[in-house]
Amino acid sequence: MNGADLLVAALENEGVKQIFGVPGEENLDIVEALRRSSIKLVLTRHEQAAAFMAATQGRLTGEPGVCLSTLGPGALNLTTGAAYAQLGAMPMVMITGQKGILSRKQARFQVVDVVSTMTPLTKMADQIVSPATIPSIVREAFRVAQQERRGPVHLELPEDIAAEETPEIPPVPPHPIAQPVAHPAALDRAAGLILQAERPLVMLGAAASRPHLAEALSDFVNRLQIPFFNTQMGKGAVAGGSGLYMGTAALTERDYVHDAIDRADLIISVGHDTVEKPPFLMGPDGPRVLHVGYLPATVEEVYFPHAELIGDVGPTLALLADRLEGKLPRAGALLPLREQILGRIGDRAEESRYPLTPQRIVRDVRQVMPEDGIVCLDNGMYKIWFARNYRTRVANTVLLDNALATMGAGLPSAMMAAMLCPTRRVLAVCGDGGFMMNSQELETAARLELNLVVLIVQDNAFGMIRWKQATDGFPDFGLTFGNPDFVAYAKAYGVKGSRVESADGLAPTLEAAFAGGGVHLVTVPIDYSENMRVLVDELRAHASKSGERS
Ligand SMILES: Cc1ncc(C[n+]2csc(CCOP(=O)(O)OP(=O)(O)O)c2C)c(N)n1
Ligand SMILES: [Mg+2]
Repeated sequence: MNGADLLVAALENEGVKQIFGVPGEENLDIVEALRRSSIKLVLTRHEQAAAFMAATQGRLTGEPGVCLSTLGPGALNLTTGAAYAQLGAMPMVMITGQKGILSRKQARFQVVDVVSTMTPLTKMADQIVSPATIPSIVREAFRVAQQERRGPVHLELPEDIAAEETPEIPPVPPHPIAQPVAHPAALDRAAGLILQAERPLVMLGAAASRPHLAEALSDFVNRLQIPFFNTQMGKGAVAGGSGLYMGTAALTERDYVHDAIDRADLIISVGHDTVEKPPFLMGPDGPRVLHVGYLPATVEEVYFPHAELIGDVGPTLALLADRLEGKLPRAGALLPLREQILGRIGDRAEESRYPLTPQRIVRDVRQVMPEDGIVCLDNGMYKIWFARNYRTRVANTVLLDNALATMGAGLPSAMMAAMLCPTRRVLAVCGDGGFMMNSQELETAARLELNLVVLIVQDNAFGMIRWKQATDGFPDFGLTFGNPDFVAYAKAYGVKGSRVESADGLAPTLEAAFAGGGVHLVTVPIDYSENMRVLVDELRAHASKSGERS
């Protein structure tokens, strides 16, 4: 038995079923140990995709996903994924190789200080210096990754430690993580605040999307009948159909949902994580904010709650509801605004313009996706439209990244969702910019025989930045590009490809792609003139009208 065998035994002990990555020669002992283990090695075509997939596994299951790379260049390719998991609070374990540390037979070839590089991007980064420490260090890594606030950890296994003969050492048994609930005195104080509120509103933030929380959050909202909105990453946290959904804060201010936010006198902010682009701005005159979370709120210029309720969110909210159920006659004070907010957002969803409007694309995707279908977004302008307009009824059915907001994660995150949920429809939505950042993973998706549809919204530009450039008054410059023929590109990977050629063509093309099974690429041209018309002109006019009224 050697160090690599001990590492793999420790991973099996954690229940790891698969590892994503690209091995290098420094990992060969690990690869050999994996070959003889119950763990599957899933090769990706870039380490970044491996990290995005592992992080998404952690996000969707609560159990850390694991990825593997070699030293230097491979490890550096994991860094964007590390930051994605760190900002997005996704549990993940990254294992990288290194040259031997007991002798330097290749001098400094390929050696960079990976542990130092990973330190600011992770919750823990450590080099393994002897086989004897492997069982405990692996257990600690998984504990740290999984414990709130969740995130990535990094272990470096140098090749000589991996190869070192060692007696068998039993793994450390995992123990369940016991999360405390809020103190009764804090619960009483919070209940007092809510009882006093004239116009309360619940906000569901990123941590509300933890996989085990859906039921507890739905119970809380339904028991108290307080209307709610969500941040982008809190989307879908409450199972829908409650009639209490007021919208998603895809923009920071001035959107229709802010009509309700601005009128609220108390916001019960559940699981908000300030890594997200602010869903609203706190100021001296705004509503009071009660922060409910696993951890205290970080104080920011734009977020400084007046009161806190810290502890395991589900049981804490149940205790809060016990104190308040049936005692809130003003719970629904803001509900009359709901119809107008949602009505305005649905505007132009039926337009038959070609190229398609973003609203139409969102509507047609919603039509084709069953309630439990999962939409995974890359980063681009369409993300704002999906966050704003796409209605969810099941938790974690829109996976988007409003934390690192990196391009390139859409396809790998959808691949992971498809692996975890093989019977559900999974759709990746990518811009033509973001798709091309990890498009090589089409080969991985085809090799894994996933059922997955990838929708590319095509504007031949880095559309979001081009829009920002225009709204800031700069001339149109430097943000357009050419594209490959995406249908031919798909074919080259042995996957199917279709082009949407009319406004009415999107829904049937997607439907046929899902019905056909396998990996299918669909490309649709998008008309981004709506960005300026709605998100700037219309909302500005609305804000000045609201200003006049108040
Ligand atoms: C890795 C990375 N590089 C750059 C950016 C900055 N950025 C945000 S959106 C965007 C444009 C995205 O273009 P595309 O994927 O085509 O989507 P579109 O906005 O055109 O729909 C860019 C460059 C980023 N978020 N991530
Ligand atoms: Mg684009």
